[in-house]
Amino acid sequence: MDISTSLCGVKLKNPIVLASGILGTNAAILERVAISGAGAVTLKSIGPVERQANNNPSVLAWEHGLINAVGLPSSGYKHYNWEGYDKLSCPLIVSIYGSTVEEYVEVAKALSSKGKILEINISCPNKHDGMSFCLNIDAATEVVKSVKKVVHVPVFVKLSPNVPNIGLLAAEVERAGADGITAVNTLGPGMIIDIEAKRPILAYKTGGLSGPGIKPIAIKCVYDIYKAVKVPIIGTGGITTGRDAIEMLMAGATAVGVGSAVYYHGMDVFKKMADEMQEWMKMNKYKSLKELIGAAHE
Ligand code: RRO
Repeated sequence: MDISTSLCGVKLKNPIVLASGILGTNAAILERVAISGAGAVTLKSIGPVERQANNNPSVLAWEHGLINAVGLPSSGYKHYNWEGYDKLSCPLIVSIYGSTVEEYVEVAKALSSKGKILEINISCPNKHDGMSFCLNIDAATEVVKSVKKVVHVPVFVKLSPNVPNIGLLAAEVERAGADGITAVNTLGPGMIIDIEAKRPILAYKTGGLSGPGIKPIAIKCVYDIYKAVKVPIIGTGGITTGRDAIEMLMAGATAVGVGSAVYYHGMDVFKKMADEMQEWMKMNKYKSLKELIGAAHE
C-alpha cells in the first residue's frame, strides 16, 4: 500500500521522519537511517558557534522514556562537515538554533540550501534561554519572519509542549510565515534523583523528557495545532509503533517524528513502523494516509 506523503511539496516515501537530535550528526549514519526505511531524516540542531556537549551522564532511560541534557553540542555552522550529504537517499531536514534573531538568521542563511526543509528549533529545554523564543509569541513570530526573508526552502518551526496555548502559538507562527510545524520538542525540563547518592543523576541535573511517557501530551498538542493551522505538522513525541504513528496522524500530523524509539528498537524501527501502518490500514480498509490525517477531529 502506498503510504507516501508530502511536506510542502517535498515527497516522502513514508511519513516516518527521524527526529532531530537522534543520530543526526553525520551523513554516513543518516544514510543508514534512510536505508533502514525512514521517509526523511533531520539533523541534530546546528548553532552559530562551536559548543561542547554537557558532561556525562547526559542521557538516561527512566520507566517511561528518556531524559536528556545533551547540551546543544555543535561544531558551529562554519565548521560543519557536509561531506556525503548530497548522496542521501531520502530528504534531509536541517535543524538550526540560535540565541538571538540575528544568530538564527545568520545560520539559516548559511544552511538553508543544504536540505529540502529548514527546521527552526526554538524549544530546547537544556539551555537557560533555549525556550525563550517559544515562550514569547512576539519573539517566536519575529524569528520566523526574519528567517523567512533569507531562505528559499520550506521553514518548519519546532515547538515546545511547555506553553500555555500551543494552538495559539502555532497559529501566530503560521501567520508569521511558517510553512509547517514540528511538535513537540522534549517536555520539561525534568529531574531524576539517585536516592542512594542523594543527588540528580544527570550531570546537568535537569533534562528534557521524551519517549512513551510523553505521547499523550504530544498527541494533544498536535490535536490543538491541527485545529489552529492549515500548514502540515510533523507530530513528534513518544511515537514507537505503527499504531502510535496512526494515532498521531489522526490527531492531525502529516508526518511523524521518531527519536527515542530508535533507543528502544534500533534502526529496524523505521521499516517495522511502516509495515505495521500498512497492515493496520489494510485490515481497517483505509486506502490512503489522507483518510487518516485529522480523522480524530471528525
Ligand atoms: O541538545 C540538547 O540538549 C537538546 C536539544 Br538542542 C533539543 O532541542 N531538545 C532536547 O531535548 N535536547
